[in-house]
Amino acid sequence: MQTNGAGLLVKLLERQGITTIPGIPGGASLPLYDALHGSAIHHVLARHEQGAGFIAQGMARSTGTAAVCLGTSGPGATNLLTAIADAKLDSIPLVAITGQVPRAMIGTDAFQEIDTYGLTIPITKHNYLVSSARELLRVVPEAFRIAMSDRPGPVVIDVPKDVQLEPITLEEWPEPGRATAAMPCPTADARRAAALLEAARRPVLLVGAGVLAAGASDLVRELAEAGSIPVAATLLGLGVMPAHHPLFLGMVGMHAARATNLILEECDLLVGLGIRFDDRATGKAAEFCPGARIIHVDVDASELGKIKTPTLGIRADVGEALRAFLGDVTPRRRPTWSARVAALRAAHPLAMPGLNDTRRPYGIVRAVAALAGDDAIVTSDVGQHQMWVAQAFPFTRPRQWLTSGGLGTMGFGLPAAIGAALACPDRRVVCFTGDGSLLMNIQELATAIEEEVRITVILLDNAHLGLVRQQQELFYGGRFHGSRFHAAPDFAAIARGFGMEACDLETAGDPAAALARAFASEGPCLVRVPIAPAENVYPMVRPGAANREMIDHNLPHNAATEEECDAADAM
Ligand SMILES: Cc1ncc(C[n+]2csc(CCOP(=O)(O)OP(=O)(O)O)c2C)c(N)n1
Ligand SMILES: [Mg+2]
Repeated sequence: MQTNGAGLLVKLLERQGITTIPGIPGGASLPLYDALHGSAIHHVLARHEQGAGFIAQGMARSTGTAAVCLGTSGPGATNLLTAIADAKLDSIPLVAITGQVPRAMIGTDAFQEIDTYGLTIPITKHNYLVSSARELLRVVPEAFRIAMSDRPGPVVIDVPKDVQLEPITLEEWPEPGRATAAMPCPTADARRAAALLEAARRPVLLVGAGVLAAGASDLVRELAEAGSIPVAATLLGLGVMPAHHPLFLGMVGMHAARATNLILEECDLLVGLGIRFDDRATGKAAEFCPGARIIHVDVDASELGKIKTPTLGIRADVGEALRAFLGDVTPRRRPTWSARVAALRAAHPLAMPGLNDTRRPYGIVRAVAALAGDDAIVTSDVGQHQMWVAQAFPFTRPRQWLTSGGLGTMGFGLPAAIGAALACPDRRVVCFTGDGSLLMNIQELATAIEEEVRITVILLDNAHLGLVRQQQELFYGGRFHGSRFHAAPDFAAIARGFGMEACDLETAGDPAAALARAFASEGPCLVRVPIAPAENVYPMVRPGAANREMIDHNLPHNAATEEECDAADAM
């Protein structure tokens, strides 16, 4: 076969099973677009490369397989950086392909030249600057293998324009890149884990994104049920256990129910599965699960002992480890611990004021959950609204909840929803966003219209950067600065301006009926929900404090110390 580098790249992507690629073209990627012209791959024209990156992430997060995004050199590549970094922190298999100036011009400050390779070293799992068309035969399958194997992550392939144009004759195709086999669990480790579980009187499982990556949700449930072990989740682990399961405790950490954090405080064995002991989950790490032995299972050896020294660190695929544990543990009841857990949950449940009011945070989340149904995929942006959804949405399935956890990127929600809808056209997709976050990638409303995706955007509009306002109220003596929006955009009118259906629950005579109408809409639809600026997310652990020191609705808050203000600054 006779082709050029660009034609070869597109063929290799087709052979990887790629059917949809979001991106924006430019001079340095035009040969690639020329090759796409003759391909069955559907190109989604994003309106900002960050949008393209998050559309691809929505595809990858909802399906578990690698997705691709495209950007040109220079600003195209720099606009992709946030989405790539976000994929790195949340271990998402993303393959970002960028155009680069011709090799002969690299290093000359050519038009739209930027060192994409150098810029992406710290935010990728691996990256390439391709130096010949033939090299693509190795690089592309390898990039997909790396992106999807073990702990998934982003890979960048930077392709100079002359490499895209270089003629090449092909005799045979390489095998597409696939994830390597799941890393097994050493038998001795499994036996020791089973013995620790056997000896534990108050065990808890803590599940994170690694369980989703391993496709091991059912095994978590099996182990929990076999050993009568309660299960808590990190923000990204929501959906591993169905919200209504009697053993499920909900999210742990900064905005957990008080009971959940107290149960972890009292446990004598913590089994961390695919988690990385993030500070938003652990609070002050030294005081997290103070009396517990720890079994930590992760496929990435660098996570073991990074934050907490485990009693037993196991480098293995979480699914393999759980299967091995299940072979070694004897099913048993733990009546004393179960009773204690039940008592703590009864004494310290999550307070959800306004549950029946669609214009209050928990009320709108639950009303949307009822309309969206169990099958829906839910994305969010970053802020108070994200935490209200994490606390109150009854997630029932893995990969149902797509949120930017590690990087906490405002602007994630809308493009991620578009990506999820493109990858899962039969599923309803809901995006919870905030008035600050939506504005960060609002241009993607045009992409949603163009692609006719059925997404419902629920905008919680509190006229503030709410989570910042909340920290200023609680920890900075109410000295609000830079957290209030004085201009009040008419978001429903803006959405309509993009060609979208929209409604505003502030002016709707019957908000519940208006919401139901929005969900009956066939195309993308935006619902603006007015939220009182004073609504805060509770409970809350001060940044840097131990999880047991939660601030509740009714408790007076002490003025913050300087040290606490510094810690909060890290937000
Ligand atoms: C890109 C980016 N910039 C800044 C922040 C810091 N930050 C975290 S939450 C937040 C406020 C978000 O406001 P909004 O989207 O309106 O959500 P709300 O908290 O009001 O629900 C900010 C500014 C961030 N997470 N991401
Ligand atoms: Mg807001």
